[in-house]
Amino acid sequence: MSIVLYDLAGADPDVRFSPYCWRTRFALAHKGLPVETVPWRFTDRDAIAFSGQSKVPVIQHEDTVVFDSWTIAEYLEDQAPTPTLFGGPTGRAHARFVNAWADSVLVGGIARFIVRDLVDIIDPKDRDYFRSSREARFGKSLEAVQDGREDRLTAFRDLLLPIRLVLRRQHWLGGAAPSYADHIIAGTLMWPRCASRFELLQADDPIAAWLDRVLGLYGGLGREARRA
Ligand SMILES: N[C@@H](CCC(=O)N[C@@H](CS)C(=O)NCC(=O)O)C(=O)O
Repeated sequence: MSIVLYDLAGADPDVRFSPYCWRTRFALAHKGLPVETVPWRFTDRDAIAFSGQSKVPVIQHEDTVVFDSWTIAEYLEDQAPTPTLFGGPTGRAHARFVNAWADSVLVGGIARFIVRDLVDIIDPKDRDYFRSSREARFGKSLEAVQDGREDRLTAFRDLLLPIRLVLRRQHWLGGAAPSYADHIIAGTLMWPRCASRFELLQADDPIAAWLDRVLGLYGGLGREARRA
């Protein structure tokens, strides 16, 4: 199973910082599937036009093209059932909740801490598009979005309490072994880790210890990832 992944890159092609592409990277590694990653920039729309949409991750596997990290996870699970990402239909349904929570709460929360930092690490050719599209989304300048972030840290950390409560009882979000739920949350946290120097987690946070465990999985895939 030879797979090509279009993976969001910064000005430095080795800086890969998409929260969604990281979910896919971890899922592929979990399955032990080799992948060739293609660095992709926001304005490289033509390069993924074959997928019929304009966002990454996109994977190409033989004649099949799949986009959207959740759809890709389901595709991988169906194509290569073991080792499992979801642990069956009930686990898949629960992981869907984790995915929705991460997309709606976590991604939006993190963006407010690092969106201005991203301008400095993305490819210069992407900067105008990135700034104008994100400023339109937030309805203010990226500087204004990020402003006062230190004062908002405690509220953000409080938001992560459900993760802490789960990890108090088990080693992984997946239970006794890592599952796609771990990849969703850890993949999302790879975004600030790779793209910004701003520390969202306190060193003694159990989530930091868990993230460190995830970073060590798959031969240290996450730990060795280039940071901007
Ligand atoms: N729901 C999608 C979201 C994918 C997404 O938003 N990707 C971003 C990169 S992190 C993107 O390609 N954005 C392109 C753009 O903003 O033009 C998934 O889970 O894969």
